[in-house]
Amino acid sequence: MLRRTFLLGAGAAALPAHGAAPWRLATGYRAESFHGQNLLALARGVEAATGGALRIELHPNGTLAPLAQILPAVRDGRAEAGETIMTGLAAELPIAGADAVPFITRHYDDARRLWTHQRPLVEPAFAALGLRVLYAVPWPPQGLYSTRPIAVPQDLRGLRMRTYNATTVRIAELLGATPVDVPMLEVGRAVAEGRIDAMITSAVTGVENRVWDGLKHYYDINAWFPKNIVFAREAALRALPDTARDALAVGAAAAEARGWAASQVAARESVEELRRHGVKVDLPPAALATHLRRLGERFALEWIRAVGPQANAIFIPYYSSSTT
Ligand code: PCA
Repeated sequence: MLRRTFLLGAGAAALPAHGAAPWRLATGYRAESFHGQNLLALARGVEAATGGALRIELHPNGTLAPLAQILPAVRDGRAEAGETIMTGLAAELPIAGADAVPFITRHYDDARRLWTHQRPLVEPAFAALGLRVLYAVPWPPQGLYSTRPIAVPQDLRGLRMRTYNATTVRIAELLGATPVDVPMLEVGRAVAEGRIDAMITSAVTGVENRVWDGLKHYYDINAWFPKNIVFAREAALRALPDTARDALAVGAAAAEARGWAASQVAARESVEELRRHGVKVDLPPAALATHLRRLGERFALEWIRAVGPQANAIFIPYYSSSTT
């Protein structure tokens, strides 16, 4: 690390902005995950492209601010940039909650179209807070984990279901489960200690938290594709030399493309990894699937009511652009 800094320093000695304080990029997730690796690649790319004029330092695991505080931390200047999960912003920015409306995105192509129509609404909402959207990348589709088989919807009643924000709390309530808030970094421990009976999250999150000793069943319900969004403070961007700002924009576009591809690879590989560790991977039984869809519709109506006309601005073009 020292050596790399030294080499970059020597090569970039003539650049005026070299030596500026590095940007702090705060995330609530792990550096080792595919999202974190993508952020590190962005940081390395931008540092190289600017000859060190813009260095980005990753603060993972909620060390700079816990997940729910990342947006305020960047807005208030405690970090120059941040990564958070969009569904976690639904209370302040309802349009960001489109990410967790269940069963409207069937695959990555749908998720990509959703982002195409959501982005033009999310950007001004961020701009109103003095923030600029850099890119967004989805987690793999959300599946249902359980300690025991779920044959009928009633089997979910009263189960302690791990949730990760207000949106997932509402989904647990609609399922008749008892929500238990567990940040992603603590999922492994919560499972090992027997504090949860079920959860809805991606296969990759199950793998990274090694949940297989407790959660033996995974139903591929393909419920939604929540996205992490990476953003910067407008004032910090304006303080950059033009070349660094351009390099960041180019790096962000590349990170978005790379991240979507990495998510798809992680989706495939992690379901296999769950299987290898003895997790029974199934499609949901018919009665459960029908029930989940009905709850999905109810959630969608609640969401539309909360969002108002902007819901049309996203879903009319989203559904009209569907070719299937
Ligand atoms: N993993 C994160 C968010 C969505 C996902 O797949 C979590 O479980 O907290």
